[in-house]
Amino acid sequence: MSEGLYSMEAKDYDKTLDLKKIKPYGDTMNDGKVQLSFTLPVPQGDEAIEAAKQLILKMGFSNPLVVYSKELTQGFTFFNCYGSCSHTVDYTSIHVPKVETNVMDMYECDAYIKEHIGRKIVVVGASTGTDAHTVGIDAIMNMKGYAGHYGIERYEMFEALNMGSQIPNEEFIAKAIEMKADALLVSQTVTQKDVHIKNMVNLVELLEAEGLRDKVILVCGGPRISHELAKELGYDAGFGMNTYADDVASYIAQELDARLNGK
Ligand code: B12
Repeated sequence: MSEGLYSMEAKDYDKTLDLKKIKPYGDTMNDGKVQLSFTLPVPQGDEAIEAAKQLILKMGFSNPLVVYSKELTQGFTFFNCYGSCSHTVDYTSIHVPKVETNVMDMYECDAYIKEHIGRKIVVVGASTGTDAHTVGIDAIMNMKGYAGHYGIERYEMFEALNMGSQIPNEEFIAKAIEMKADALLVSQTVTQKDVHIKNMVNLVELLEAEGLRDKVILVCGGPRISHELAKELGYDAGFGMNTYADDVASYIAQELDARLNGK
């Protein structure tokens, strides 16, 4: 098949699609069909199905249909249902702030650093504060990588230290000073009671107190981190779910190049 066909979008062949008013697609454009699943704390039966339908109507869907129901345990019934959504969203007005860099693979990135920086880039990473989750920072840094993408430790032109989890901000900064880090990678997974916000802001304050904030590229990441939030909290960049080392390494290489070489 030609690349042209793959690059086609629904708007190219369906003239009833209005990007200013998009709704869910089931099997015809604008049918609004949504699949829902939930559990109600009532026994299975006709009354339970009727309760599920009434709830779907109250959620703002029309044509409620319960296609499957099963009592999971005594007094709790699970439902699979369909409904038609009447609401629309203006897709053309959506703007999601994100890190805008040319994403390179490991080999391209190493070549870029050799040519533009001329030395290894030093990176220190950790899951900081009380956060015990390591899988996210490991995915970005570990030699073996994640989902087929090698981690930063594998790059020839990075010197990378992954400090692990539950690293106090003070210890993190001390290591950054010791290693003369160019970039700091902060991972935050737990967001209960906004603990990530407090911890991330505390790191920025400590870096400012040390006169280091402008000397490092400060990057954060985690499943509930966005670039927008990162900027708000005083970070240079933020990365969310489905980030790979390629995204982060490419950003750091190009950002450091811009800072050192005034690009
Ligand atoms: C595994 C796990 C654990 C393990 C962690 C083991 C380990 N060594 O990491 C254990 C069992 C220890 C654990 C403990 C807890 N957990 Co837990 N855990 C999970 C779980 C199941 C998976 C997380 C994971 O590994 N994801 C896979 C990685 C690859 O994805 P990721 O972290 O999103 O990382 C990617 C991106 O976010 C990004 N990224 C991440 N970090 C960074 C950093 C940088 C610099 C960059 C650029 C990018 C980046 O890149 C990564 C790759 O794409 C999640 C639920 C879930 N399914 O997500 C709950 C979850 C995260 N845990 C949760 C909780 C509440 C806890 C506990 C508080 C439970 C408790 N009451 O004790 C404790 C935490 C204790 C503490 N002090 O932190 C909640 C968090 C809720 C919240 N919003 O705060 C979750 C969502 C479960 C839930 N639904 O309740 N947990």
